[in-house]
Order: sequence, then C-alpha cells, then structure tokens
Amino acid sequence: MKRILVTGALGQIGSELILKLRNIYGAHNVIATDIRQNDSEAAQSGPFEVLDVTDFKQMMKIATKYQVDTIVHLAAILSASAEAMPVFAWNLNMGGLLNALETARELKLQFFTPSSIGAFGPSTPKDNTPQDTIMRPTTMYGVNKVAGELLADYYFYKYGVDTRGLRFPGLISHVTEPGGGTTDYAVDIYYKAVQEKKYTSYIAKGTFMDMMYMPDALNAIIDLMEADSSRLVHRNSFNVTAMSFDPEGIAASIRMQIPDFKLDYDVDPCRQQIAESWPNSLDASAAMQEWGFHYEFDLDKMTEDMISKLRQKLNLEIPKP
Ligand code: NAD
Ligand code: AKB
Repeated sequence: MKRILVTGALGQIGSELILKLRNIYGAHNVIATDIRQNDSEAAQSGPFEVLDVTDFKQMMKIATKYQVDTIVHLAAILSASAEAMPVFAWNLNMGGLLNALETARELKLQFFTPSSIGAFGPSTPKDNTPQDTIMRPTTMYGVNKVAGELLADYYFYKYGVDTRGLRFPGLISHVTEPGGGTTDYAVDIYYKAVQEKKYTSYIAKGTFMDMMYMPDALNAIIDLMEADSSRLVHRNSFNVTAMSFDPEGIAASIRMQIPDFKLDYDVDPCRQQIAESWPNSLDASAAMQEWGFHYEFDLDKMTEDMISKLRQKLNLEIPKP
C-alpha cells in the first residue's frame, strides 16, 4: 500500500483508519471519500472527495485522479439497518462492492473490504466457529457479506486482483459512534456508564458475541494488507476476534471501574434475533498462522481505556478514589 483510496471514510472504522493510514503512509497518500462531508479530522487532515459508491464513473475518476494503488472499501449499511431496508441494503452493499472491485480490476489496485460475523447463520457451529464452515445467514446483511466474500475471491481467481478481507466482530470505539449495527450496544453501554452509571440493554442476558477494540481492528487491516501474498490461503475473509462476552460480562468489567453501575434489559426482538443467529466465539487461528494476527486489548484492558477516553471526550470529572 502506498496511495490509498478509502470509501465510507467518515464512519466508525474509517474516521480512525484514515488518521492511522495518514500517519504511516503520509497525509497526501490517503484519499478519504464518503457520500457526505463533515468537519472531522478524517475529512480535514488530507485529501477528501465526496463519492457515492454506487456511482462507478465517479469512483474511477477519483481513483485515476489520485493514481491510487489500493482501495479500502468500507461504505455499507450494517445489520440492523439492512434488516429494516433490505432492498436498499442489497443495492448499496453489493452495488458499491462490485464497483469497488471493478475499479480495482481496471486500475490493477490492491483491494480490502471487511466482512463480518454476520456472514454466519444459525446452522453455523456456535462455539470456536471455524474459518471454513457452514455459512447460511438469515439476514440481508449476512447474505451481502457471504456474497461479498465469494465475489472478492472470484476477482482474485478470475482476474488476479489482490483482494483481502477480515470477518470483523463487533467493533468498540470512542471516536465515532456506530450506527445501525446489532453489536452497537457494546459501545452505547460505555457512554451510558460514564454519563448515568446505568444502561438498558436491547440484547438479552446470555447472548454472547465476539468483539474487538478499534486499535486492534486497525492494526489487523494494515497487517493483512502488508502480509506476503504467497502466505495467504484464505483471502476473503479471515476470522478475527479479541473477546467474547454477553451483557453481564461487559457490565462486570465496567463495575471494576464504576462499582455502582446498573444494568437492566428491554430486549429488541429484531436485533436479538440477529444476535442469536451469530456465533458465540470465533476461531481466529487461520489469521494467526497465515499473517500473524494478534490483539492487544482484552475486555478489561479495553474497558479501562474506553472509560478514560470517554471521560476526556465528554469532559466528565474523573471520580476520586
Ligand atoms: P459506518 O456505518 O459507521 O460507516 C459507513 C460509512 O459509509 C458512513 O460514513 C456513510 O456515510 C458511508 N456511506 C453510506 N452510504 C454510502 C454511499 N452510497 N457511498 C459512499 N459512502 C456511503 O460503518 P463502519 O462501522 O465504519 O463499517 C465499515 C465496514 O465494516 C462495513 O462494510 C461494515 O459492514 C464492516 N463491519 C463493521 C463492523 C463494526 O462493528 N463497525 C463489524 C464488522 C464489519
Ligand atoms: C453489526 O452489528 O452489524 C456490525 C457487525 C458485527 O458486522 N457491528
């Protein structure tokens, strides 16, 4: 990667990935694009272009203008929103992906896009879910992700495009709030914990899902993209994970920092059904073996960092011991 075009760059992942890529590869070598513009650091700290990923001509124009050698395709809608707008989700998630792959094929670019634990379904083995296993998702988001993994593999085998991907679990971060996902509760809970010392979970007690802290997710993207291509047996997409917990588990971790934190439940049937169709925990050994995947943050280390960063961000007083 030397000159990188990022789509959907103002979202939860992109707004942090852009800054990290600019630190490593140089600000002018990372072209942030999104369908909207704002005054965030990601939009202001280097080249930015408005790009709707469903517009192939515009994508080609921007990629050619900046002579990029890599495309990181992030623009998509997430699981809960996709379930509410399935046709819109198909058109954006698949149409945008096809345009990004075609751009990579025509301009001979390296290519990255994230898949998700959403690619798995109720018939997938739930615990220590293998890299290669049954994938019959029951959500539109999951259908998009499985089809996307296959399509990216197809572009590698058919056209030699250097496609790579990660099956991300729920990502937890403090810079940009997530939107439209099923795992968003695991971010919301920290905001409510520092502000109100209580949280009402829309995910039920006992529902385990994989999660990862954003710094580890960003490192995983860069490590995979920089990995020796000849070592990659699985390209699209690698299981990666750093932790698995249910709402009680994250609440217990928060209580180590905020002892009087209270958790109750008002379960949302739609997001609960999605969560129940996903694995409890993933096996990430293929990623470890093929390109050295590792993570730094377990649940308690992430909780400590999230709470401290959110208190700074929200200008909240740090309680005296
Ligand atoms: P996000 O919803 O936070 O950001 C998506 C961005 O895409 C937004 O800034 C939005 O403005 C932009 N966008 C929407 N429609 C667009 C269009 N037509 N053209 C261009 N941009 C458009 O999403 P995210 O969490 O940053 O996720 C990025 C990718 O990572 C997605 O493919 C998602 O499925 C995947 N993923 C995310 C997570 C997670 O927990 N965040 C987990 C697994 C996989
Ligand atoms: C979602 O909940 O939709 C995302 C994901 C795990 O893909 N966070």
